[in-house]
Amino acid sequence: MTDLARFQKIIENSKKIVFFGGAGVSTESGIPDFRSVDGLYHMKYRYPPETILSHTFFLNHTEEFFAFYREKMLFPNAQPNVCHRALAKLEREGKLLAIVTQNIDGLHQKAGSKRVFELHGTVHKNTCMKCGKRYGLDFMLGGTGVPTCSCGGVVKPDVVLYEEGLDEDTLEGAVRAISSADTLIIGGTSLAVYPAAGLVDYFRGERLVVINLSPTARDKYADLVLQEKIGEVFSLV
Ligand code: CNA
Repeated sequence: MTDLARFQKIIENSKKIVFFGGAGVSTESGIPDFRSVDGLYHMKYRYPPETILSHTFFLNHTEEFFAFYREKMLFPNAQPNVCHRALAKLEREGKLLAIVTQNIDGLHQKAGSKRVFELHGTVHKNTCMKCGKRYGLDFMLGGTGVPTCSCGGVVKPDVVLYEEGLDEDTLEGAVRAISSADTLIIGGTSLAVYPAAGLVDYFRGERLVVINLSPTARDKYADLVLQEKIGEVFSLV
């Protein structure tokens, strides 16, 4: 049996799938992951993305943070790809419990998925740091410079920056989903960012699948490792 046939068999035999994903899920929608980002961005920005997207940098270089954020993190025209759509379909069929994602692009919801735990928040919500007023993505896209609320406060994206903690409820929901899954599919993530990557340790189910173009630290524990484009794998679902 080929690995792709084994993947299909696993999906067929699973009743409680959880998908744990990262930036590689959205590269086929035209959103670059950090690996490609790094080389590219070094040319224009003085710091790597992990530095610019940190809480300290946000506080100390707010204008530069927003220049980078608007140019490199917002992809309002990106559309869900085969992987996003297949996961939404599995949820509708009652086979998928939840998606736990490190992505902030909202493409799973755009594809129709309902139960999505966004560990690192979302670009679709923004909040005034002073009065708490909420703003959508359009507000961020519309302006330049530091986005400012009608009250004068800085409007910060609801995105978890490096050095910031993860939302408790989101974490709890993600842990509960992963620990009750019969199959965990890890896809499109380098599993290099903690604490998010550590959540896969809560998996107690029967089948672990890793789908990633490059090797990950979990490959050796997996029942099936597919080093292929995730969209191509999910086109079989
Ligand atoms: P990462 O560290 O950039 O790793 C992505 C992984 O995906 C790499 O190992 C690639 O080999 C793999 N990959 C890329 N394309 C494909 C593909 N088509 N099929 C299969 N595998 C592929 O990204 P992580 O998510 O692991 O890192 C965590 C950071 C990146 C999170 O905090 C994210 O918020 C952040 N990020 C998010 C987005 C987004 O929301 N779309 C984009 C860029 C970065």
